[in-house]
Amino acid sequence: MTSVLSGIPFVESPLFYKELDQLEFTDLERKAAISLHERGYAVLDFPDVELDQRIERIQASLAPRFGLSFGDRSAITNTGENQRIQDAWLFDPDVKAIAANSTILDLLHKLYGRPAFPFQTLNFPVGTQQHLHSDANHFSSLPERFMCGVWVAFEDVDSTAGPLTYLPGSHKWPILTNLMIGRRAFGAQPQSAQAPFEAAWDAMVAGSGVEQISFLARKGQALIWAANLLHGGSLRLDPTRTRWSQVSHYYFSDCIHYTPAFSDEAMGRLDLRTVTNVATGETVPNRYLGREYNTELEEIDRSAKASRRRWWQAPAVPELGALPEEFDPEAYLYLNPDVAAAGADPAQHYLTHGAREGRRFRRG
Ligand SMILES: O=C(O)CCC(=O)C(=O)O
Ligand SMILES: [Fe+2]
Repeated sequence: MTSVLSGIPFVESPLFYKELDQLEFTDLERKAAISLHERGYAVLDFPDVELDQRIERIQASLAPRFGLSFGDRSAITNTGENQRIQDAWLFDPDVKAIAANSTILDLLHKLYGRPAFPFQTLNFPVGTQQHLHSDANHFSSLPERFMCGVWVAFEDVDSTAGPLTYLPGSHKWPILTNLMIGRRAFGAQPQSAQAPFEAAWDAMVAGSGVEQISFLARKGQALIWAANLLHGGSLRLDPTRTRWSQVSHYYFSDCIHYTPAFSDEAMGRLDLRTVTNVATGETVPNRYLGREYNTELEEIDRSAKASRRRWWQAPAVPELGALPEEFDPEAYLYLNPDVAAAGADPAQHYLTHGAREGRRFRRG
C-alpha cells in the first residue's frame, strides 16, 4: 500500500489508525505498531532461538576488550561512560546476526513502510549512564524519523544496574535543530552531537511533567525506540553490576542521512553521513526520491546555471519524445548559438538536453 504521506514513517503518521486497519499485521505486529505510535517504543521478545548461545559467545569474546573477568565483580570499577564497543559486527558474527535478524528487519519494514537496514552496533557490558537524548540528533534522516534503535538485554536488568530509561511520548516532540536552540553550526565549538541540545531537552522534560520509565528487562527482551524518543542510561546505583546489552541502529531505504548538530539546514548545509549496511557490508548512498543525492544536486546546479534562472522556475520537462507545442526549431537555434554551432538537430537537442537545461525554444 502506498500512502499519500509516503515520506512519513507509518508508525509516526497522522494517518496511522486509518491505515492500520488496511494492513495485514499479526497481533504482535499490531501491538508493537500501536505502542511505537503512541509511546515511541515497543517491547518484544527478541526473535532468535540461538540468542542465549550468541550472548554467551559475545560476552566471552568482548569481555577481555573491556578488561572484565567474570566472577570477579571488583574488576568492574569504571563508570560505564566509555564502556562500549562500536561496530563489533565487523569482527563478531553473533553481533552481526543480532543486528541483521530477518524477523526484526521484516517487522521494521512493516512498521515504517520502507525496508530497514542496520548501520551500526554498540555493545555494552555495563549501564551507560548516558544523558537523556534523541537519536535523531546523532542520526537524522530526510525525510525525518526514518531511523530507530533496537536494544537487546543480554541479562536480567534490575534498578541498581543502571537500566535503560526513556520518556514515553517524547518522540512526538520536535526534533531539535541548531536553529531551534539559537545556535549556529558554523564557527561553533566542536562538541558531541548531543551536548548542545541537552539543556533544551532537560527543560522540555521538566516542563512536560511526563515521568521517565526504566526498562527492567528480562534477558532476551528487546526494546525498539523511535528516532526522536528521549532515552538514556540511568545511574548505576550498584557500580559492581553488569548490564550486558546490544543496540543496533537502523535506517530505512531512500533517505538522506545527516547529523543535525553539525548542519545548518537553513543555509543548505547538511553534514552528510556515509553509512554501511551491516547486513551486506555495502555503503548505502544518500538518496533523494529514488535518485542518488549527489546526482540530483549536480543536475539542479547544472540546470540552474544553464537557464540562469532560479532552479524552481525552470520550465517543466516534457515527456521524452513530446516537444512543446510552441517549439520553434529556427528560434531554438537562434536563441542557442552553441547548438547551432555544433550543427545539432534542434528538436533532438531539445529533447535530450535542452528541456532539462531549461533552454528557450521560442521568440518572445
Ligand atoms: O543503552 C543505553 O543506555 C543507551 C544506548 C543509546 O542511547 C544508544 O545506543 O542510542
Ligand atoms: Fe541513543
